[in-house]
Amino acid sequence: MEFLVIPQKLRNRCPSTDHESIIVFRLCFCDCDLRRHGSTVHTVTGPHAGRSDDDFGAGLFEDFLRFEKFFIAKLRVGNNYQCGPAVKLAVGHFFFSSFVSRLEIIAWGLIECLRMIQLKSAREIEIMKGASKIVAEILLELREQCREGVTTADLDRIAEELIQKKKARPAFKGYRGFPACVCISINEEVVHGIPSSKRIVQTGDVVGLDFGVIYDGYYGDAAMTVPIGKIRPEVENLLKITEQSLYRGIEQARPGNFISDISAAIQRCAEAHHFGIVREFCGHGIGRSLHEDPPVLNYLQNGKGPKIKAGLVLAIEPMINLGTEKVKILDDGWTVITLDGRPSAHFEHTIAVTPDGPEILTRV
Ligand SMILES: [Co+2]
Repeated sequence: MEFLVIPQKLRNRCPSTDHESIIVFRLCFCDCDLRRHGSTVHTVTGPHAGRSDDDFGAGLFEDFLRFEKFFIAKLRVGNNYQCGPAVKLAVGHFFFSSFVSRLEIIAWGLIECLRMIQLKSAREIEIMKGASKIVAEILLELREQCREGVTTADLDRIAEELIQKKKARPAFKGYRGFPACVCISINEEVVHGIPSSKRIVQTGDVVGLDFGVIYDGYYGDAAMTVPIGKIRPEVENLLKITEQSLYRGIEQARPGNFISDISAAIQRCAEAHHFGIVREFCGHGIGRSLHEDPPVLNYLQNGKGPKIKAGLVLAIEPMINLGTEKVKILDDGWTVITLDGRPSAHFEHTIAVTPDGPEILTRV
């Protein structure tokens, strides 16, 4: 088995990246067809933990194959990095023969390639509409079913049946080892809650449903937070404002604007109500991979970010807390909860930027 390990120090040298974990690419070779089946060995921590840099699907490598020459890296895990025979990387046109210093350049180039924003053609957007429609339809059905007494495992099972019926595949199940089709996060759970037959939905809860599918090679991704019966007015307001902030962000997704315009609009909306904006997770490009460039933060950081162009497809997803913006991850390794235990809300749409502005794909 071959691995390409991108070491920590490399990331510090790469101007456009801010990874904080070690990424392992496991490569397999089949007739010049290079695919990645790897996973990350460390979870990303810090301000970009939501980046999920480790889920570049086979699609990206297929794109690579459009270039005439690809690279081959034959490497072992551990400290003895060894570079395979001859290597030519499509971007940068480096030519390598072997050994450690070269590996770093390869890895660097690889990161650059993977982080390119991939604008979609009209044909690709049509396919993504199909994927997104399936997501939207299933989410609506889940919202219907999401009522007192149902377990989160029940909801997941319903989703799985519907996915099969629609001839799609779940996007989250198996993703970095996530065990279910839907992330279900209740009350103080922000995102990535794992469905369980022990978790029963109750009146007064707010239930976050985050769901995605792969259809015809492309991803669709959306989320909503559903109130169960009567909820506290302040929580009702949290839901309303979080959804509103999503739409404020979407409005900014038009050619000529910058990604930071989306971030700023979301932030303005949420902070006008003194809510806490979760920093650790963010929206993202989407296409043949679930998480593509660019990241779409829900708050302003530094710089304007990339300019928005027609063909950009984004999943925009504010995660807003009633209280503190601070969160932590439970021992299950997935569930993110607010540090103060107060409720959180999450709304997400997959949108395509057209010459005339944003088009929401995950809306039926
Ligand atoms: Co998403």
